[in-house]
Amino acid sequence: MITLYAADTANSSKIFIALEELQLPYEVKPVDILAGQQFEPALTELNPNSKIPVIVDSEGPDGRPHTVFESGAILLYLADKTGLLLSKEPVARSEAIQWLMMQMSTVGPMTGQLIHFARFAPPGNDYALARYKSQVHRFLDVLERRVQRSEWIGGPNYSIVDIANFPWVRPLKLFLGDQIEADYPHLTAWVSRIAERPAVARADEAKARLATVFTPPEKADPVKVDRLLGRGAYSRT
Ligand SMILES: N[C@@H](CCC(=O)N[C@@H](CS)C(=O)NCC(=O)O)C(=O)O
Repeated sequence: MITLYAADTANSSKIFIALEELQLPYEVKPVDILAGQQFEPALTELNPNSKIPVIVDSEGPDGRPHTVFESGAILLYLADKTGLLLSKEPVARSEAIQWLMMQMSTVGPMTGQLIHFARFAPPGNDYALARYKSQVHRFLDVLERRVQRSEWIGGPNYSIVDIANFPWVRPLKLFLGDQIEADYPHLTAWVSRIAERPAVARADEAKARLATVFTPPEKADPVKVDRLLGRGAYSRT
């Protein structure tokens, strides 16, 4: 049995989708990040970086429970555990892992910063917003060219690489406007192909069920929000 520590976030989505695609039995432990539960010892013992998602596999590679944090590492772990969603052929595997690393190092962090400055920056932070918008368009150009040439981002088959990118690319319309569908037609078709998968619908439902137990943003303690965002008393300059 796999225990998934998660919230209603894009990085959590990756793991819901992978577990549903792989049809692995799992239970979910919601982590209310607006209430600061990621900083509690129970979670920090599993992930010293105090972030979700985290999984604990009760039957790890040596038969004992095994903990994995960082969504890219979790996806690789699940692919290796099952032998699915990642090629075992060394060249194809290396190619897929390159694109997985690009998601982890660029697609997630640049989009995360765009969302942060769009939602949380006080007025007047146009430089930061413009920078992260440009960075997001930069990787969208790269992904658009990739899916023009290859049906899937990691290579010829649907893989953990598509699962890693999808929850970040799907909502970008909200931040960049409907025009991106016309600007990135191949990527838009790729989003639709993935959104139609039954496992993705099941993952969305499982994640939506979680949302009901979390602190709504308007009720969040401002001090806990400052800690989450590293600002106010938690700012380090
Ligand atoms: N690189 C990490 C990022 C994890 C991450 O940023 N998780 C967010 C939610 S998507 C989180 O736990 N935020 C709480 C915090 O930063 O305090 C991964 O891919 O797992």
